Amino acid sequence: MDHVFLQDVLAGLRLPQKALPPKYFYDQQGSAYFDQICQLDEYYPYRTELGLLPEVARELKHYFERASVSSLQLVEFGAGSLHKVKPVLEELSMVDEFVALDISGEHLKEASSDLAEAFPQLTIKVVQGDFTQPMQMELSSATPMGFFPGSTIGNFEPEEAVEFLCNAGTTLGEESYLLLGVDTKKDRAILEPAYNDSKGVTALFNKNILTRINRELDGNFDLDQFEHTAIYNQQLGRIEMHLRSLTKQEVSIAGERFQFAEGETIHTENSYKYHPEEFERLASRAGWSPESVWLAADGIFAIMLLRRSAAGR
Ligand code: AVI
Repeated sequence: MDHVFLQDVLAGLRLPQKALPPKYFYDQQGSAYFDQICQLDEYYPYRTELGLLPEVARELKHYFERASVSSLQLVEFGAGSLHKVKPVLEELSMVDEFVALDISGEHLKEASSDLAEAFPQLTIKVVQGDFTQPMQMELSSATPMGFFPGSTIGNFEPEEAVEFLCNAGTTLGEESYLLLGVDTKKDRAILEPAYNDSKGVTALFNKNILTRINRELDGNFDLDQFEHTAIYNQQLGRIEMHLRSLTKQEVSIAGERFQFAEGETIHTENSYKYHPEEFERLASRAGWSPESVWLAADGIFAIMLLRRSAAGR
């Protein structure tokens, strides 16, 4: 039994507002559900960012040419399936080394050998570890540029996002850049269906965390007695996902018992949305200054280029 997973789950379920850390969504099944979410009509972030990246990469190429940067080391945080880096590499010819940082190395090794076939000139390195912390990474003589797509930064609390950005700065070193995807604030009529899809895939993704607890931590959640909910909390600027108990019930995990009232929820994920200027202020607290912002049509998604600034260090 994974002791850290168990302690995190027990601590979360002992809180007055029961909660589970969203990082535990991503076992093999959870990652497969997430890939399915990315293909849903309602889930606009994935396809919007992917559609915007070729233009961003073309403009980046001109930007770095003007800045006389002839060699880049591209470092992807939480690299996973490497889908998003391809359109960047296709345009940004001055990248000569790609470093993929992720917690799980296995999936990444497979994906990186596909990448090596597509880009035979590129040096590819896979570094396994907790990319949210400062990481020891061999910096080449090239200019480092971090890459954090997918608006995953929105799954951190704002203070955690500042901490992540500080740590990314430490990992990448002085004179570095960071390219990242940020999901913007918008009408709830667009936001809520993205997390409440009509095919019910997000519901399966959310409930999978209970299946995982049952299997790995000797739990006895009855999945039919919980329902998926996702609402936009406009005041806090975030989508909140919860699992709501449909009845008064008791659940046991590794021998510890938890009581649920009818309607009580487990808070499983936040997905923060930011106005571009709001995110720039947050990044500047971590020592990054904005160089460029690209907005998708109707401003539904932003890609930002940040540069490490002297102020804040
Ligand atoms: C990974 N992350 C950016 C997704 C999001 O949109 O916050 C996770 C997700 N949760 C439900 N749908 C997608």
